[in-house]
Amino acid sequence: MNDLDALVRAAGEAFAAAAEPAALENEKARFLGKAGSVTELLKGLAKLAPEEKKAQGARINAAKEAIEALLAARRAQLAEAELNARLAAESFDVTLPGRKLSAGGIHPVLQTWMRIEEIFGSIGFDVADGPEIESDWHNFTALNNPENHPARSMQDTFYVDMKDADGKPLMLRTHTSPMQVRYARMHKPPIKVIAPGRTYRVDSDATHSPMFHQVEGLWIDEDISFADLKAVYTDFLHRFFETDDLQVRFRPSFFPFTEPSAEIDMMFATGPNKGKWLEISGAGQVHPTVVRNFGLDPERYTGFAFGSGIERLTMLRYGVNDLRLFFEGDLRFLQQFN
Ligand code: 2NL
Repeated sequence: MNDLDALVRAAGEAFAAAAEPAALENEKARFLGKAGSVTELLKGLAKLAPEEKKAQGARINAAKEAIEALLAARRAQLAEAELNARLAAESFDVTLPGRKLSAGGIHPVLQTWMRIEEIFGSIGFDVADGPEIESDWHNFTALNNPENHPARSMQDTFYVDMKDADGKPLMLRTHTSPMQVRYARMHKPPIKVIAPGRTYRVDSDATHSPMFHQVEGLWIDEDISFADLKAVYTDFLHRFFETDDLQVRFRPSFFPFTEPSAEIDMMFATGPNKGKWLEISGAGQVHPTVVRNFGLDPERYTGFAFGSGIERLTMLRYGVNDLRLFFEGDLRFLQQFN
């Protein structure tokens, strides 16, 4: 009887001393396992007389149940301690401000690019695409640039250390015209296309970036004239700047790829640029030599082309005064456009 009480107490102390579940299971085996103390006591019952066996058996079973209860209690205690330790270790402060999921936005230059595609798309212009690394023929020769034209110089053009099929060095396109040359040679008239994209020139200051964006337009058919250029480009400006309250003028100029050629100027009736003529684009009737390089007969096909700077259009639309802001990636600037 006393022995059994001592055994239960010893089990309780051993279980309490077990600091972790694995140790506790080892202690359990010492008391309740196949060779454990309680099991040994139960085996000993066989030697007793029937009367005594019954009484002693009941006492041993009571001790066994007490030990099992102690074991269950200690198991629960250790499990709870483990859970509390995990909760403490993995806790976080629910009062901290959340991390922002910031959404990206479309760069203002690309927004302009998309507006241009939408406006010209709405009057039937297709959009050309083409390589940024170009051949001398597509970038210069097809566009009637003389062999010794200054644009072809190392000072103005980025050359690539690779030669084309004619043995001439490849270059980063200096305008988006070569995309239109490629498009015109692959399609039958009417050729009605715009070519927006990146262009590259050796130039870098407050108003020039070595990479900039241009959009050119080209419309060639049997009876397309300078009058169509005036109508199409004036309508484009009205829609792009969302006002009819602006004036447009065509000032004589020169480009090797157009004849006659013009600078297109515009003047707002309101706003910070009110009353100032602003250069917005170059344009002209496509030169007969260029039409021939499209694979077309210039006696039959005529048309116009224009080339405008996308950064320039963006600056005028939003009132941005420094070109470099477009290329610095400063979110304080960029977020204003979203
Ligand atoms: C400028 C001048 C211009 C063109 C670009 C062009 C393209 C083909 C044929 C003929 Cl495929 N012309 N493009 C024509 C006139 C002017 O841009 O200084 N733009 C900012």
